[in-house]
Amino acid sequence: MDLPMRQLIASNKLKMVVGIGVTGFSVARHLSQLGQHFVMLDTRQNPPLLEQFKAEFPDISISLGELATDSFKNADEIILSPGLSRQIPAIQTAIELNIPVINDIELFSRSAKAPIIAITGSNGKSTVTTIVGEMCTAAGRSVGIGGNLGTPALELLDQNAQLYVLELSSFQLESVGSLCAEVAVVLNVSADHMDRYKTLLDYHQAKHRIFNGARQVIVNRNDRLSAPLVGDKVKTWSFGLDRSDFNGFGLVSGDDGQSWLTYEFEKLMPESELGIKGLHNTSNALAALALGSAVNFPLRSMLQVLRQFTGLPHRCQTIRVLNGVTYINDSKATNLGATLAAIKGLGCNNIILIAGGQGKAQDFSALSTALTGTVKQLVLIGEAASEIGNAVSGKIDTIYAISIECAVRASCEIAQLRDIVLLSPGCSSFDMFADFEDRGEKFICAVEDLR
Ligand code: UMA
Ligand code: ADP
Repeated sequence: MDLPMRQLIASNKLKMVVGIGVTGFSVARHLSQLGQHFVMLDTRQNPPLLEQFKAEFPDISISLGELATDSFKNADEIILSPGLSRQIPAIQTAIELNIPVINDIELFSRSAKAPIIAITGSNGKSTVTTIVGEMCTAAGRSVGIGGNLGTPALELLDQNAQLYVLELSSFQLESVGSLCAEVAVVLNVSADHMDRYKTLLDYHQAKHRIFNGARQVIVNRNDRLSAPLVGDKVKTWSFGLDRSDFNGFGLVSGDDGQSWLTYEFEKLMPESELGIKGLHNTSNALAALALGSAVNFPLRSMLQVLRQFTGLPHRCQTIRVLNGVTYINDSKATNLGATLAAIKGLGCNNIILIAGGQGKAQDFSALSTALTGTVKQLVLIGEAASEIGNAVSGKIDTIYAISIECAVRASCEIAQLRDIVLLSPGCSSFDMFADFEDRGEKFICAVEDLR
């Protein structure tokens, strides 16, 4: 068969895929399906999925170990996994040589035919993504839901999908050129991943790439850092825990003494009917309503989803009430913003907080003020334990535990009637656990073992 010259050249282009993780797999499958030529690299000598990769792609050449600065000199395009920063020297050299450095999300947006609902933020992404996914199903549309949560984006591609709902991390957004989402939101911005970004501004800029080419945007009225700079042609919706205005979702106190979710000037539903609890989750519910409205989901079915959805595991999940003490698993709180939201959401002054793990270069200096009046006892675990302990020294009663099991038993001994034992670590889990789910499961087991 004769191929036009342009196509012949395109087929000879060398794509270099970096990272043999979940994302690397999805990229390899996608490129194979398109019949494109690629090679794989990984900075580790023995990445965990290596044997699995070789079994699925026996003909693909693989290069392992530290990247030399000229590793990419023959590449026409680099597809970088989210776990690796663009700041690593080999990638910086490639960028200087004008070699495009993209990622799976950019490939996804090039292939996706259905509109994309794109969700990022420091906290609440998985909750909002899941709610919007359920709203989509309730509205009778076939939907692909994933990204940073669950299934990698490229594996969602489906000719029959009418919509995609993507949770996107700042790591994934770093290498996205133009996502062209139908609607995009940065739910909130608070310091996270400060071991990867030099400043909060760098992190913020990565998140805001979600708005590139978006047709509609959603702004959190209570968080100025969520607002993008977009032109007049881009329709803007808003949400917040205050009175709503045009195109806005909000919260008001009714004459009946109840708090109501609102759209513009209309009351929609009492806040007490929400299946998810805590003010931060009310904010998440309002964000989901704004996203759903932007793609014309019927209001009635969206409200029904909000009544039924009771939250994801490991996010402020009540595990047990034992001897009048409530045990709550919030293992997914992997940064301080999430922990403080969980504490505020509980709205009480008798919390025994189990925290700590990998600190990700967060600044813990303001923690003692934030915990005063709410946390009666701090139980610290993990690598950042002494750093956190020093930050609250003399202000909050603190003990240290060598394992989650010890932390739970110590909390149980200290706890009195009506106290709350909250695991909300404010740190990542990789120093002691496989991931946040493993940490949460081990907490649950320890709580269930209490007598
Ligand atoms: N790695 C290397 N060398 C390499 C490639 C990776 O050392 O050459 C390391 C990374 O530093 C990281 C690990 O391997 O420690 C995994 O990195 P990866 O990019 O291969 O990750 P994947 O397995 O593809 O998973 C990624 C997301 N992980 C990260 O961004 C670190 C997953 O989010 C996501 O579910 C998946 O893609 C599918 O989209 C996880 C996560 O922790 C849940 N995300 C962070 C968060 O939520 O805070 C951003
Ligand atoms: P993400 O996917 O962004 O990590 P999740 O929905 O999984 O978000 O929630 C993670 C943690 O963040 C929860 O355990 C909760 O403590 C906290 N959280 C959830 N929503 C918010 C919000 N809107 N603002 C602040 N913290 C939140």
